[in-house]
Amino acid sequence: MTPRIELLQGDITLLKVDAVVNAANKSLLGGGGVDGAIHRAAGPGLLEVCRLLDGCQTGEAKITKGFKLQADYVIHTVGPVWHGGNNDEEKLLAGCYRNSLRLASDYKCKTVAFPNISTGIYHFPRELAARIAIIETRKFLEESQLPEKVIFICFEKENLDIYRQILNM
Ligand code: AR6
Repeated sequence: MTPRIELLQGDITLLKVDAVVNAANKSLLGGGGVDGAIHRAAGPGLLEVCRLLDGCQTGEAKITKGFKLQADYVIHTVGPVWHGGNNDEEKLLAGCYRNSLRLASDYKCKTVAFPNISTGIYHFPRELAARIAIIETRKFLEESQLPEKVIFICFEKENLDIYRQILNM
């Protein structure tokens, strides 16, 4: 159990948190999956500012306002595409969590929600991805007062069960 970690199942676009993390691609110009859902819910203002960001490297993160979302900010991070595991996928996914949390802390966010980055269209193995997300988040929270709370929001029950088991929740 980690008191500053919370687990939910559902749609990240509906959450009233300080920041939601988006599983984007390197262009930061929208796409399918959670990226498409976040852009739809935030409205066209989000795409307009994303055009000014000059993309984002895999494992890195950039921040924008949340526009029509309930969340104040969107932290856009680019997860690795799973190519079998010998292309730094684990390190890059860890970077997504670490760099997103650092931005959240820099912007004084108390609550941050993460989707299961890379486990959809990018095919990262779900259990390995969950372990990396949890390890990286715990490490960060040990060293930082902010964010006060990190929410892992799973769209599918399968991912929720994986997180429940690892977190013992
Ligand atoms: N709320 C929370 N989680 C969601 C939602 C939602 N509304 N919709 C999907 N998920 P994916 P990736 C889950 O494919 O694998 C985009 O086209 C989904 O079930 O969205 O990192 C980008 O532009 C899965 O568990 O992201 C990139 O090109 C998780 O979010 C590419 O997909 C991530 O799935 C990124 O692929």
